[in-house]
Amino acid sequence: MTPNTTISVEAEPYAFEFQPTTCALLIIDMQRDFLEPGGFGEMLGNDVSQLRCTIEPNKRLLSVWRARGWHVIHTREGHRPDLGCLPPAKKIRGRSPTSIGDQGPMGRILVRGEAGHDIIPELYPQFGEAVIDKPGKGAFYATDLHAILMNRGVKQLIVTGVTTEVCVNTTVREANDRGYDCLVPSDCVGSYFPEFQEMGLKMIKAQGGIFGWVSHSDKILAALK
Ligand code: C5J
Repeated sequence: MTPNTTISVEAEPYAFEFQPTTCALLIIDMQRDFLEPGGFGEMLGNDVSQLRCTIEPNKRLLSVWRARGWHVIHTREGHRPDLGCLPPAKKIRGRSPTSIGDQGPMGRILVRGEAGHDIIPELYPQFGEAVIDKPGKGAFYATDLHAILMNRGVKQLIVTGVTTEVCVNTTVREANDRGYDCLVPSDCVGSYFPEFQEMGLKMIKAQGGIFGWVSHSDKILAALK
């Protein structure tokens, strides 16, 4: 397989075709506070096992991307330690007694540099893989992701991570509006809520792929054999 080979992945609503040199694996917010028992996500009453089942399929995809030297980008949702990039509306949303910026089970909640904000060890970024720190749900808002992708000639994205209906969906929609094609492998994205997982994926591939394509990591790996 040469870098310019076109790879065709079985997907919905139809096959997703990409060239390795212009397609990045974009892994959204696989952070300890969302995925680990004892983190912020669990503190809010969520069942983290709904997200943890995405770790193994992400690991498999990531190891193939790394082995082939293709583009890998990670994101983390979080804020500056001085909270200067935390909108007051986001801070008070939910009326929780403990909110973003406060001391949580793994350090200050969603604050850059804190243990809970970091990426889980299973998918920890390697040297050369960009890590985008984003203050919003979408990975393009208030970040240099678009510039990084343009500078590297990336036009297509395989988007994985958590959560399906929040940061994954928001990022796919932002990417779509900026002219990127997005493929979402269903087993590599997760939601605390099974019904949102199902609908979050349906919304992406509906109406002829209004926001992108949906497939499964097995189908991507099969296409790469
Ligand atoms: C949330 C995210 N759910 N990464 N963040 O607040 O989806």
